[in-house]
Amino acid sequence: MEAQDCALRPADVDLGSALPASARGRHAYTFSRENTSCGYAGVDTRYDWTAPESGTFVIDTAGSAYAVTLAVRRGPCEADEVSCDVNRNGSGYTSRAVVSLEAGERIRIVVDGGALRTLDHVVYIQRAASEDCSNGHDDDGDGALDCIDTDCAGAPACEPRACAAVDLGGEVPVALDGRTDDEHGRFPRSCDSGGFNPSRAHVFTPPRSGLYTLRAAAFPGSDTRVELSVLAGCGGPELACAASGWLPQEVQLELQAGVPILVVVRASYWSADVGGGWGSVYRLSITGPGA
Ligand SMILES: [Ca+2]
Ligand SMILES: [Ca+2]
Repeated sequence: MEAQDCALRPADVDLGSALPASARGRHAYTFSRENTSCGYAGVDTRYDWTAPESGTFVIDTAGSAYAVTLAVRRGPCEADEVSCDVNRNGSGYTSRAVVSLEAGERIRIVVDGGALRTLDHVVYIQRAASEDCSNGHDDDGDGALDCIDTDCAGAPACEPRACAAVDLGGEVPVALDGRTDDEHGRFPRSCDSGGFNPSRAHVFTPPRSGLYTLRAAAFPGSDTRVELSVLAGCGGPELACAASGWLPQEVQLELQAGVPILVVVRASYWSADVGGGWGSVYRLSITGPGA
């Protein structure tokens, strides 16, 4: 019965044959209608898209507010699935599919993602291309987005200053109170204590070579916990990562005078500090030689 029923399932959104095609939306249903081979069955949205020309196409979910399961099918049924991917939450990667299609071929895209109906997901379809380091999409479909992609190593668009919300300058000590407000998952990290991890990135230029101590703590009285990452550039490599429980996170690093670093603070839990949104207020400090 299932095989007959699924053939009649309509798309929620028909993206036509636009190229590139993009959609941003929230799940309209409160129950799971679809299963995928790589993710758990949560609430879902069905998209249809028709290839306007023959070629290889990349579909990604970059810009989604949470870890989205992306399944691609050559028809409406689970058995038609040709690709399934779920991004590693917060790693800076994106769910993606790479499919070769004939002109006029129609695919069904299922976005599946938990019960989070208050958060947006994004679907983007483009022709496979070499990686553009600053367009917010995984152009070559290798799962690594922009500066995360090793193809972008050394690119000006990936220097710390290019992605930092705050310039901490080049003097120590640094003491800053801030608020995590960036989209989740934008920066790579090797440590993670779960949650949705909205972040804020700072660029710091060490005034002298030597040992520096970087410390991030939840703002006094806050009910969240924080994580701290230090990166050499917007997509890495990572110099330090600290996400251990509820205590302030502290790392010590040998830094080189005049070579900027990216200091990323994340809030690892939902906090009332920002009115029920994702994120929290934090206190960041840096001390080093001469301070
Ligand atoms: Ca890529
Ligand atoms: Ca890109």
